[in-house]
Amino acid sequence: MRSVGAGGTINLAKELKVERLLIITMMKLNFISCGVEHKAQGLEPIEKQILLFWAVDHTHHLRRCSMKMPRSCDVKNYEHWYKVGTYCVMYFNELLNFTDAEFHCRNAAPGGHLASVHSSPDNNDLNCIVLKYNKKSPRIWLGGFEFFNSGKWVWTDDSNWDFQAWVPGEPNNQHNKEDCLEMNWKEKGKWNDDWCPTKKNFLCSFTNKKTN
Ligand SMILES: [Ca+2]
Ligand SMILES: [Ca+2]
Repeated sequence: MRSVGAGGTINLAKELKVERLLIITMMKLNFISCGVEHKAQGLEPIEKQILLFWAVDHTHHLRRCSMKMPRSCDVKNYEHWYKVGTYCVMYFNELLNFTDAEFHCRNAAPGGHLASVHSSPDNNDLNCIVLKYNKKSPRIWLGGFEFFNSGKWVWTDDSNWDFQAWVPGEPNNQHNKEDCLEMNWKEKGKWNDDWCPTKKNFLCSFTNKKTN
């Protein structure tokens, strides 16, 4: 610790306050685990400031995730699933290609399919579920696919294609072989078309008829 005068003490206090605020903010938002808090200690004050602003600026949707997970599904035997819009949804931590993931969902629940998305709040809820279960590897299959190179996208559960949240520049049909919909490539909560044989974790959903 360096020696400081009155002004320096104030600055140091300010620094410590910033550091503390940063750590508290990030921990509250589940952004860092307890073990890495001393990481911030080696930073210059300006770096702490930048990190703090960055944290405040970038954690809006994470805050919503950690504080507002979707409610439990209210269908018997599926209470461990989540209620998102009119669907019950579950995350599956199993690496499968798009087709196998879809059939896994069909077997997981009556009326089950890979998840479809119909609004921005629902899209956010689905992402919250993914981040809760696998923040480190959040790329997942959703149930969208391009219908026979038509440029038109459909859902495996046959619901309407009435919402989309592509990463800018997607779907780009790279190498003319990307036909299946993934979430969380490049941007959290955003969509990308990817090669269907790629193995990913996935979200399943079925229509929660009680809310219809
Ligand atoms: Ca395509
Ligand atoms: Ca793509």
